[in-house]
Amino acid sequence: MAEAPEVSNPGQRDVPPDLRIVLIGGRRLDGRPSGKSSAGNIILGQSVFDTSRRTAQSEARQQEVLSRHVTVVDTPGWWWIYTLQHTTKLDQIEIQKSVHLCPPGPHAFLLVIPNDLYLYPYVQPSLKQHLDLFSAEVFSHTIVLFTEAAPCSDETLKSKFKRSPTLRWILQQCGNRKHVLNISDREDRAQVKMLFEKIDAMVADNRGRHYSVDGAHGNALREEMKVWAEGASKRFDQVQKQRKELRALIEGGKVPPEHLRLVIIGAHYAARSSAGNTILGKSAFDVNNGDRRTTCCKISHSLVADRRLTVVDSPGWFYIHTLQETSEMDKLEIENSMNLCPPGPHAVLLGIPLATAVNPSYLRSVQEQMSLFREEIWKHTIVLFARGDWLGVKTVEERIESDEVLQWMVNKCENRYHVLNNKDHSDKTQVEELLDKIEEMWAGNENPYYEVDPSRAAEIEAKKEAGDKKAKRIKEITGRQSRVLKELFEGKIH
Ligand SMILES: Nc1nc2c(ncn2[C@@H]2O[C@H](COP(=O)(O)OP(=O)(O)OP(=O)(O)O)[C@@H](O)[C@H]2O)c(=O)[nH]1
Ligand SMILES: [Mg+2]
Repeated sequence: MAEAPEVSNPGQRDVPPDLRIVLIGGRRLDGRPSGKSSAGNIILGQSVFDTSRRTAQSEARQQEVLSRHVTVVDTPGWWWIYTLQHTTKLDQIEIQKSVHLCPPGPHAFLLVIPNDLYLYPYVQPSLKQHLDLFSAEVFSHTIVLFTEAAPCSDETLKSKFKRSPTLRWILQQCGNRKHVLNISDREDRAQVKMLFEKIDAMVADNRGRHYSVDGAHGNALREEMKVWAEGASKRFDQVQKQRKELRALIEGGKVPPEHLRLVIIGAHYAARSSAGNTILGKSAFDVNNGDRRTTCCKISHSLVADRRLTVVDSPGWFYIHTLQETSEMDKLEIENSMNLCPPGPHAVLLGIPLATAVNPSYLRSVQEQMSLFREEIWKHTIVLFARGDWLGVKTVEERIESDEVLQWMVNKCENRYHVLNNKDHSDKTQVEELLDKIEEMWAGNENPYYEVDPSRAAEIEAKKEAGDKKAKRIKEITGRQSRVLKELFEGKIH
């Protein structure tokens, strides 16, 4: 329901006495922040938003700024280049919640775009879908806020607009309203004053109206989050109880093996190699920073927290591919991963992303790839959530409760899951706790490890060898062909 225009300050310009702002925007895949929280701190003139970790929930902060009572709401960012279906439900709800944190509704949305970000064409549908989380009037209340760490000239900005049709589209949607904010200069209050003037002008254009919020919708969001929070706390308690019982078995004399064998599997880009490195405490596996996808299994060893560890890294499957769509070579490698640590792994770590939504196709893919092994594999499997830094103030249990696919996987593993932050090399307890969980799983299992079938291992080895020979032969033939062609072009053959 639209609210009536607010009363203006008598004797002053026709501006609302309060100013309510919501910061929105995307995230880059490389994890660099887009500057929403920093922009909030600059606007409010205080470090009120935590910039040391990812903003995982919408938060409102208030200050007196330039003689006005200003509320700024910071929100979690979505992935600039991914469509809405890749944004977790937890993030979607938090983004929607933002407008309810500054009643009766924000005067302005600031769409934060880092100055050095190139906006690819697929940002356009992504932005459109994410702004559809709000009502249709959102664009008429939005100003594009370019954040910069160092002042950039008008010319640079102009050439940026020229080069990017996506940016031109965004500006067009926002009535060409834009502002540049230097987020490294808190002393520069003139830039904030100018921003307020632009917001006031937009509010005047909107005939004094702010973005209207639907209270019933706000209540429904709060209710949904309450259900998740209750489920999360219940699951957390269950896990603690379960772990205590298993620990008691170990303390009662069931001595865990001093050498643990682990295999990491999962979809492509699920942070398997990084997790392997974190667990081993060294750079054993190549991390994919754009060009280093794991294509063959690799094995490495280390001594960690008084345990000898063997870890196998494996190639990932494409995240929504069925078994039929997965290449024979990848399938053989994935299946073979278990054979590389005979007689079999004590633990299989199934890498699952925390930072993107997992849909039913993702689940079907996991189920199909896991069917390369015997059903018993699930008894030895722990769901390994990487990118723990993504969680921010949220708990992994909240993430699980907000996602039915994750619930299925975690339940299938009898509530065994663990979170790793592979960017934090200082936190040794995260690996120690994982090893504890592996020992507890071992203690509760009838079979100490997932036993591999040596005859199947020999069969795979033979197939791989035959494949390698064939590949070598093809390489020789194509090598010879290109040599002949080269010589022909160089006129050496007549
Ligand atoms: N922020 C953050 N990034 C991570 C984390 N773990 C891995 N990454 C990044 O995620 C990307 C992929 O990581 P990898 O470990 O190579 O993933 P992978 O599953 O082995 O990838 P493929 O072998 O290509 O399938 C890299 O850019 C890592 O730096 C984490 O805990 N936090
Ligand atoms: Mg890898």
